Amino acid sequence: MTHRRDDRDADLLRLAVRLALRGHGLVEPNPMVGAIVLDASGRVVGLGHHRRIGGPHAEVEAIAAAGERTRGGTILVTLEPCNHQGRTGPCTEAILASGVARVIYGSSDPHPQAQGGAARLRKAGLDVQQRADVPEVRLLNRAFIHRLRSGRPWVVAKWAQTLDGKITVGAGDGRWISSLPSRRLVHRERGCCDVILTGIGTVLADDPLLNVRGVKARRHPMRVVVDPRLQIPLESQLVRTAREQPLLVACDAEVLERDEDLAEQLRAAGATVLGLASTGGELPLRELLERLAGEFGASRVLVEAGARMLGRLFRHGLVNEAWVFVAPRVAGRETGLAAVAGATEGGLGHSLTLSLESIRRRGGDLVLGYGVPASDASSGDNP
Ligand code: AOF
Ligand code: ZN
Repeated sequence: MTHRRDDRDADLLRLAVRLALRGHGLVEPNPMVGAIVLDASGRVVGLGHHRRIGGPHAEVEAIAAAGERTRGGTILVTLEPCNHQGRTGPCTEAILASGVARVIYGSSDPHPQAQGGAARLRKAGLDVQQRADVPEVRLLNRAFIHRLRSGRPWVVAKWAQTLDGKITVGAGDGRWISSLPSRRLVHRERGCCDVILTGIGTVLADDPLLNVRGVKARRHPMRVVVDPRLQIPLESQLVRTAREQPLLVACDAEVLERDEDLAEQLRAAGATVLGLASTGGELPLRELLERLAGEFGASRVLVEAGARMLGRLFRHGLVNEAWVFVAPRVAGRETGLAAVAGATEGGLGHSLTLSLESIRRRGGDLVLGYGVPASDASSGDNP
């Protein structure tokens, strides 16, 4: 990441990104947006961010905070100002009314109704510049842009592993690989997602609850189980809590027809059952994700699943980001499973290269954040 010391606009955009991130988990499926107003002499006079779905846009907040001092000033905003009447009025009009002379924005807005703000402001005689070269801005907006382009939610794959890459440790070592602070981080992230996705293998092996515990949830994610043969036990924790927190079981459409009684029992317990056409015993994950976005409004999915399901998601280019928790342990058994199985189509010599984006420490663990390059996590432009 290059960082020119004298590039004040870029520094201010980075500050606007930090403001925008306060909306994480509260604004989606809207974008997170931050804005800063400078007065005519370049002093910061107003900060704003988009706080919740349906609430004022970042520009409107920052302009309101600046009051009279906007005249002849500058507004910096992480996303192109909207040009539409949506849940709120167009930001372009608010910017024109404020009397600022200069507009700096980060990413273009691909939203079919909202886009076109930069052209509108230029036409009105303002000095409008795009800064597409600030990496933090690109990271901030990528989930929103991915969703609009692909019709699929942003998918974060999370797993915890030992130093030797295993996701199971020897018996008697307890159930958890990662530290308590790591698990709190996971719960905070769960509380910012719309869906927690897992596979039937994980449900049968661990009987997980997949809810948000010990932290304040910004949203309560729907638990989604990929269960082709409809094997989920009625007495599993997921089914038993289906009334408190949504549960969707995705299975093969023919199995659903055959096992209508079981499906009825699941529905009676509060779950939703979704039948999909499977091939070779495997459910179409791409279609599942599209339907989660289209029918259930999901914009962010956290995958907490086993090696095979992670492998399939990677192989089909459906993972956008990976969070890997590396615990300072070495697995006790030769039979421990590796975290991901079959991430590429090829055999030996084929691998997938992710890009390291962040390094954090939680307890004794390393928390590594990776992006999956767009050519690997296809944006949906190809079929
Ligand atoms: C901005 N500034 O702070 C945001 C923008 O549902 P609405 O009416 O709030 O509109 C949402 C759309 O507006 C969203 O899809 C995106 O294109 C834009 N969001 N634009 O100028 C903001 N949140
Ligand atoms: Zn707006």
